[in-house]
Amino acid sequence: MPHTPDVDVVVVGAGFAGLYSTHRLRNLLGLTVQSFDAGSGPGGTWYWNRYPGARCDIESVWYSYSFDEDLQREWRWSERFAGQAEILRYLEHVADRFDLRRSYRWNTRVTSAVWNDDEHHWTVSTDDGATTTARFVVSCAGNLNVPKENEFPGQETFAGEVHRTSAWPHEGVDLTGKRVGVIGTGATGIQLIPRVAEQAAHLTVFQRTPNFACPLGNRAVDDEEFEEITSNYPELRRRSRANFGGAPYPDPMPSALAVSDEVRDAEYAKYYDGGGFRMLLSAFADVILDKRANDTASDYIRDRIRERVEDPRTAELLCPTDHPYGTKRAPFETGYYEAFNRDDVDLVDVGSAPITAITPTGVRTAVGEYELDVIVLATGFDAFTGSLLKMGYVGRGGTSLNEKWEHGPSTYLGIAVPGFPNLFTITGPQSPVALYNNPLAIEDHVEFASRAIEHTRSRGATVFEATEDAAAEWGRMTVGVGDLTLLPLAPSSFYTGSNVPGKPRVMLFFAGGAPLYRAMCDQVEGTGYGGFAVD
Ligand code: N01
Repeated sequence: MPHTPDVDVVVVGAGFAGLYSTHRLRNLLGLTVQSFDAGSGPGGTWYWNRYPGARCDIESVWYSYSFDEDLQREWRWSERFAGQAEILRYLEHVADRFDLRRSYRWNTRVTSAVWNDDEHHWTVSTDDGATTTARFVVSCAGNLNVPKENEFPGQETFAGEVHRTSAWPHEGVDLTGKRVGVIGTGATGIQLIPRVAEQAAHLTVFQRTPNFACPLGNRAVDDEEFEEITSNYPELRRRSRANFGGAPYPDPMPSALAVSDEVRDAEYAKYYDGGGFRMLLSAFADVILDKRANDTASDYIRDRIRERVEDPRTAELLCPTDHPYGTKRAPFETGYYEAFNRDDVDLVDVGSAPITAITPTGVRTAVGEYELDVIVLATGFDAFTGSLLKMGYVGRGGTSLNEKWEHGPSTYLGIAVPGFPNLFTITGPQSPVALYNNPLAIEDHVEFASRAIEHTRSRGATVFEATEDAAAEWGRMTVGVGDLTLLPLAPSSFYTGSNVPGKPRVMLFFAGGAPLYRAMCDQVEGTGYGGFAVD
């Protein structure tokens, strides 16, 4: 007699994906669900990343759930781009509104999940010593939560405080009167640096590679604007789903090379000054496809950096030359470049003279020593694959996910892994997540997973599994689409794993955009789940 699992589904995580999965599977499908999160409450990435300046760079009204009309009408976003605290309050509200907290075991980390080939269920172990068996596991563990391993020898000898942006103390850090060093100038560092500069006695920014940061354009949202959007929400969400990046941004003109210099510069000025992702997604379609077109955008942004930074030497250090615009994740800023005009902020180039150690008194580079009271690590993540590999998944025949993905991820549609039946990786590697407004990307995946679970159960089957052939084809598709773009040209980027020493270098997300991806998923579902075995 086969063993009946403890629950139908285990959900891992309480961010946007985990909360929606728990709601949909438990409240709408009526399944038994046990959810886990390592935090003490909901929020996921917005629970952990509490560093000064943490803010979403997709407009709040788009970076939110669309699955419930009443929810999207009742939550009043206060700013064009919501800060971390407001997004966290929103997710706490969602957890309460749909009564989700009772499905969670908080402060509980999943340590392993092992597939039972005989019983067709997963045995999920947690760090409280318990195990839970489940027919399905929905992994909502996020893509940017396993920090890069510390590469700086001597960190433990530092006499002051070291803080990682993704594990920022909940009570905050008082930087008043302190000499602070920030290592890292990605999207996180670029948000953090101007806020730290306002507080600290002195700030030293250790920059290995400059980035093409463009203005965020944040401001308060007044009632009239909010009313206009919310009364039009269904149509705007429809337009979001038809857009490459999942927000109702204007479609780009086809080519930066097909217009006059005046038209091109006017277009860039409109989107640069207007703020946000339109600069990347709405100006010209070939910016990310054609190096000559990209040069026009890269040159434009470099010129704007030079206008904003008073010291010409510092300005040149802040101008990226190693990668084309958009081939690393585009960051957005508020006062970032102006921070370097302050007398109490220094920029140190650790690209030409790398950090060699953290010492008891500060940071040592190949050419100098910097005395500090606080060091902030904004050095990024083992993105996309890190959280899944850390979770200890073991699939068919005792093969671990780490063995399976030794040379890079193998998935079908970024949501399922051959040899790991009944596991859904919400916005997993090889899905379009990196350039797709995350709440909508998550809704697509959670709905795909829940329909697949319904389909499996309705047939009296106990296994839903991607085939090796389908995954191999999808892997070729992900790499092939990536190769059509300029994305592989960035020497160090979490898009390709090249930011983590020793990690296989391979395109880690599907760069074909949300509408194409969704059409392919619809086709798979519409043709009875081709590429999946349902037994
Ligand atoms: O991480 P990153 P991040 N010595 O990998 C540097 C999301 N996010 O946390 O470029 C010296 O981009 C590294 O240098 P280099 C968003 O998806 C979202 O900033 O590798 N420096 C780089 O400058 C984002 O893209 C929001 O040469 C070292 C930095 O550290 C993602 O999180 C806001 C180093 C790491 O940059 C990750 O961004 C913020 C070393 N040994 C973040 N190692 C939203 O608004 C690394 N660096 C939603």
